[in-house]
Amino acid sequence: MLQCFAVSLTEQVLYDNDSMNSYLFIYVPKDRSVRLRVMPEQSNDYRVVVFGAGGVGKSSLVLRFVRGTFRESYIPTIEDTYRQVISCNKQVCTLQITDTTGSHQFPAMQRLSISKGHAFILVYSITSRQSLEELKPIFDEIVEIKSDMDNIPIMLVGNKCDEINREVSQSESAELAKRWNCAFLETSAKTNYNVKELFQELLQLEKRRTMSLQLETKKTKSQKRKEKLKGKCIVM
Ligand SMILES: Nc1nc2c(ncn2[C@@H]2O[C@H](COP(=O)(O)OP(=O)(O)O)[C@@H](O)[C@H]2O)c(=O)[nH]1
Ligand SMILES: [Mg+2]
Repeated sequence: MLQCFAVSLTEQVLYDNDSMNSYLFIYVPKDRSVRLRVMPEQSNDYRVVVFGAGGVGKSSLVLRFVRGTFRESYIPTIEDTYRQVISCNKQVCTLQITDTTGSHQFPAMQRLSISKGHAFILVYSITSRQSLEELKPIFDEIVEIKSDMDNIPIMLVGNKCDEINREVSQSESAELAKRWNCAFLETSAKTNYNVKELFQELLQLEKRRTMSLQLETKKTKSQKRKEKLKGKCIVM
């Protein structure tokens, strides 16, 4: 399906064909308005967008999940998309995870990411009340753009729970998650606490399809026959 977005831009935006999935590569000069065209979508892609203030650990969570790595140094992100094969309605599909910049320099990019996203991870750091506050306008924007909020999986994530200088209590965030009608988890990308669980739970919140991180595709007839034979064989 070919979709059109009319977005009024006050900043310079670069869209890269490799980012969210297939936007046209567009450079927009300041104080001009532009019509962004989006290429046809792959129907079996499942797009998850990770939002949150700079430094809360968005990239660390994504890299921990996708690559199993963690780095102590902070390298600001513009926008990266990672792909992972998962199971969706017992078929193979691609989980696309978009790790966003976290700054508010690119509001048009943020709106487009929300329009294209199927599910959202909203990350704050438990060591920063400010980072939780910064999620509120993002959540409001998701509500504004998505008409079917009941069907949109959202996880509120308190990262850096390995840290001792906590500013946000678990109960406060759980209360907020209740108000937002979304799920809540505390994680640590550093110690790998609740990272896989975060993605697993997010996929389980998806009501429109049956999603799983494990590939459980339909077995072919010959696979079934082989398995049946295996059970009957006796090693002499
Ligand atoms: N203690 C601790 N530090 C973390 C954790 N996750 C990320 N960091 C650190 O926080 C900084 C920012 O992380 P990064 O993933 O780049 O944040 P982003 O701007 O949200 O993508 C880096 O120095 C990371 O090493 C965590 O779970 N615990
Ligand atoms: Mg980052």
